[in-house]
Amino acid sequence: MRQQRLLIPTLRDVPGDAEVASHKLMLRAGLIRQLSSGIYTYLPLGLKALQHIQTIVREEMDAAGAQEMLMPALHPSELWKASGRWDVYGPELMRLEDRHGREFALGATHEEVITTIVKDEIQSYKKLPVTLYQIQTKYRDERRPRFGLLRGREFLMKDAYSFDRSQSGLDESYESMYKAYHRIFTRCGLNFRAVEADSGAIGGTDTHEFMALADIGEDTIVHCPSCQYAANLEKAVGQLPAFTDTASKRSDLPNEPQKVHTPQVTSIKQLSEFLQVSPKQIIKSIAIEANGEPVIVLLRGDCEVNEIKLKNALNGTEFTMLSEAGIQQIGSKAGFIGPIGLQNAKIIADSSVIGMQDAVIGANEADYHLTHVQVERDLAGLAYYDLRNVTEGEHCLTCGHELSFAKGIEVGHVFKLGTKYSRSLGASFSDENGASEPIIMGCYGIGVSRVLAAIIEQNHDERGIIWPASVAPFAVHLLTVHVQDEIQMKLSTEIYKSLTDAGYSVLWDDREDRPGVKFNDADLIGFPLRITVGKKAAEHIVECKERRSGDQYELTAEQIIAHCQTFFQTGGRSSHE
Ligand code: 9G3
Repeated sequence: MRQQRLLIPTLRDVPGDAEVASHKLMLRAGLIRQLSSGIYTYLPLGLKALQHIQTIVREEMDAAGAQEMLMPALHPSELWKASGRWDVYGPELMRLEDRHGREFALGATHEEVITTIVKDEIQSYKKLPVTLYQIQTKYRDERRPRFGLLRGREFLMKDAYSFDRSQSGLDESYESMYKAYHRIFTRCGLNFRAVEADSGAIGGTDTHEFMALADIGEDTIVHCPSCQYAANLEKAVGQLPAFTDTASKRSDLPNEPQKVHTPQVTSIKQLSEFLQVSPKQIIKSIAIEANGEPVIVLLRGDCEVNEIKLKNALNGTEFTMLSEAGIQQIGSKAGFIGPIGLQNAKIIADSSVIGMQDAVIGANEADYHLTHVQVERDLAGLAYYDLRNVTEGEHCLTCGHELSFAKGIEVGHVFKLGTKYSRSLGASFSDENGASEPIIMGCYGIGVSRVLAAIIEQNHDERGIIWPASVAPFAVHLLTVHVQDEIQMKLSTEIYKSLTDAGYSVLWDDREDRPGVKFNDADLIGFPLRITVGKKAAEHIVECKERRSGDQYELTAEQIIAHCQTFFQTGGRSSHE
């Protein structure tokens, strides 16, 4: 392609609302333009990269035996009412009416649609297992679209759905998709981790998220540098270093809790300073309300409650903070809540509380706390759960190594759904004996447009994008320094032809602009290899620059094809050692 004619509107500066590197660079390099908040146009370069990602996804999904199809984005509300999700999702599910006043949803995901298709078209065990997928635009009216394509309101997703007759069949389908995801993200050049995740509202059992590591990622992942353990913070577990407070060794500990006057001392920090004890010696009491019932949640003072884990401990019940009146009702006082002496309040404790000696708790009386609490003696019979966020410094439960924390961008999510949708929508199969059984499902998503942004987030420098060769819009950027110079244009034409004939995609910068503009644009747009035809064209010598390594060297025109074969064979890495 000749750049003069291509729509690649590069920019020097970007609008203020572009905060992260990938968003800024996609605007500056002329890959996307915003139409409305969270809604983007893909300009030619952006679309080419998006298509390369889709090709990788299709090749691996097809290789895993999945079958591509394409479902509508307009979903009749009846389907979402049948699955019960029409009322579960609020304004995030975009809804509209047709000319007859019938209600529709713009597809945010396709469990309802695909399950209905399978219900209608597959009845016999002979047609199972089957995995179907599509690459299609999804609509979700995010409250706060941001970071460009990373969190949009209209985005491209590959969503696949597996249908099995048994749990073991689902395990196999899941494993097959999991491996395909590894191949996809590896081929896209992403630095990623597959992490154990919480299945959330979608339900089901096992679920893994594929996280592209990036400081601007919204998710926190916990991983062990020495073994394979990795989990979303929502789910991660760790070994809390035992806190052996010296006091607990003392033999002169009183044999019952002591009441101490702690005027206006309500926070863990204040209490720690006032009583000169470590937060690790304090038991934090959080008062919540679940299903209208007051529940007191206990954690060690240095730990934070993980709301997903707490919700799971409450069997998925939503909860809110208990009101002042509610705290009064259980015979306590905000800021001085403690587990001893409450009236009819359920108490659950995080495992960090187990075995605490000589602990401090609220006295359920304004301005008083209790010290020297022994959990085994004074709080016997507590129900223990895993309710806290793993904290820095904890150790891997599997191999004991200290755990690492990182931020990640969720680019993929795979779920074992079970029969959640097949039951509600009536998708069943008849087995060998003619008995009817619900089909067992899995679902598997990749944020294709989000992958594009994540790749740029992980592959850029201060001058611009550094495309992995596998998804670069073009492999080679051919620059002619002076397009008025016949020799340079003649050699450029020959090189362009030999490269394209050899199967390399070439963007030829044949613009009239000054060389500096062309060089800056080439670095900004960031294709893997730049070939410049300049003052040595008469000697058939060109200058090469590798975008990732920065290596620059001269080649004769005759060496170019062989050089590209080695350069792109090694995945566009520097081969000119
Ligand atoms: C909605 C809206 C937002 C949603 C969903 C439904 C997330 C919803 C979870 C999934 C699960 C899997 C198939 C591909 C892989 C992910 N946000 N989820 O179901 F109506 Cl507005 O999408 N779906």
